[in-house]
Amino acid sequence: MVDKENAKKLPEYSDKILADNLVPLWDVLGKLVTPEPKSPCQPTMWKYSAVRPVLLEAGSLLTAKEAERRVLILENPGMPGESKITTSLYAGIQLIMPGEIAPAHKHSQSAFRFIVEGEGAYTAVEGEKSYMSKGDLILTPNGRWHDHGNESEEPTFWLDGLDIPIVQFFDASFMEHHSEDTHPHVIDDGDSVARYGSGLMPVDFEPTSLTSPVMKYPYKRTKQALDKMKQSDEWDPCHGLRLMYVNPVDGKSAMPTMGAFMQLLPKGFETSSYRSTDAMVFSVVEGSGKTQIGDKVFEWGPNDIFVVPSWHHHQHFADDESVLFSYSDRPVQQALGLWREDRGNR
Ligand code: 1HN
Repeated sequence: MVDKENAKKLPEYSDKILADNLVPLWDVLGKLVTPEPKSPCQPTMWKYSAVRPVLLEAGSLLTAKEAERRVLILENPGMPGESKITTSLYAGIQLIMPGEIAPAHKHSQSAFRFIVEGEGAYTAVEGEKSYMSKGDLILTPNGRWHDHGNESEEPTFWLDGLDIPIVQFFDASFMEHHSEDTHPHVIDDGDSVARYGSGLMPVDFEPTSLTSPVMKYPYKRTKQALDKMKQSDEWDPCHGLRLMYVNPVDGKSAMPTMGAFMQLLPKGFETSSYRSTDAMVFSVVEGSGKTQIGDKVFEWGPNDIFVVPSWHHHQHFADDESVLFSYSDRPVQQALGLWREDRGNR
């Protein structure tokens, strides 16, 4: 305990030294180093039925080219104005109308597209087109030219996940626009999946990036894996059946800054309480159910998106067989030795 007389002088002392850019640690230590994660990120859900019509409205207000990317950011209400869904990650829903092109650019941020609705639009990365179907995961490694186009007759919607806040934290952002709308499309759709996504790798393969060389993880194959594995009835109490998208070069996360996962919960399954230090963004692919996060309950159906902040106890309840996509900053925390989980004791 500080002496009573001295304690009275301390606030004035703190004010005085502030002018010299000095701050007493004893005033802020408790806030800086918390006994447990304390996040401004709030548990939140976005119903697709609410997002879709307003995004379509934007479709009639400006073209993909005018907007550069026609996206509605899913902004966490706990961090207004910061364009973040969690403290470390960005999420948005992007719309591209038939015939449109979202022009080529490249940047330091890594991105993925998780396809929500539509069939036949594409993302091209350094000239390799990946055509989109619902549930596909398409990667855009950092520093690569990428453009999107929609050759189909339907509007196409997807979830964009980017590591924007991580790059922002390091002040390491660079971006360039291509001189043409599209980088020349010189590589066929499916090239990288065929080359690197079949359990084979060219001998002497030298990775040129920390990101997987496989540009598209088709839902057809993800679903096959889940459907086969569910037959063996081996359910993890916390996750049901949960798979991670991996880089076939090293078996680690497909992207260095974002971990992506797909999980299946059988009808009637209730997961046991779980929490981890990586906040997780979920996008419902199929099925319906609820997720309890702390004392909040979110009822979800196809294409709804919800976020579980760091170190928040949560439980999923599947009313029907459900498939949930999710992503988080887990590979970053693991690389730094920070990641922790608590599988509960029930
Ligand atoms: C971006 O490049 C895309 O390529 C989407 O579709 C969203 C948000 C911020 C910065 C770059 C895209 C983005 C973005």
